[in-house]
Amino acid sequence: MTQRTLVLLKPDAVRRGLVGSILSRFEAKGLSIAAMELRTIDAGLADQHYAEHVAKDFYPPLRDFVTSGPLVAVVLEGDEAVEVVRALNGATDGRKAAPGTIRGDFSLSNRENLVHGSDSAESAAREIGIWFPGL
Ligand code: RTP
Ligand code: MG
Repeated sequence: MTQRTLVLLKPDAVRRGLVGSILSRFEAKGLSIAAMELRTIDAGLADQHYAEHVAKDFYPPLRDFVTSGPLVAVVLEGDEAVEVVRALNGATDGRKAAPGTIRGDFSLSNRENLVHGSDSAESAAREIGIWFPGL
């Protein structure tokens, strides 16, 4: 079933010059870009996006990280896009993510792990509404 999912290329991806390499993987897989924008977000938008995590211990440094510089927000579209993107991203912790995944190949951190992918179709709809209202 064709789905849309919200992907973030987080500030570490922009700082490290990995935007093209990461986007290439999604495109090579066959996913298409439905929307894309470079932007720097404030704490309010971070809190909305990470609503499920705002009360957790790891959230304050995560908020500082995602607001630390420009990121690239992307809506990707394709068959089973939510699950496919999560598989390409790899496990949350870059140190444990499998080689061949984006995090497994390029990240050595549990926080600065380069990418976000919506974790369900419901999350994708909520997140796309936050980042690209009206899409
Ligand atoms: P994401 O939402 O970014 O696609 O990643 P995920 O589902 O694999 O991970 P999630 O549990 O939703 O965590 C969101 C982001 O918070 C940071 N994080 N830090 N213990 C920690 O220090 C910790 N745990 C998670 C990561 O940036 C993670 O992607
Ligand atoms: Mg998540």
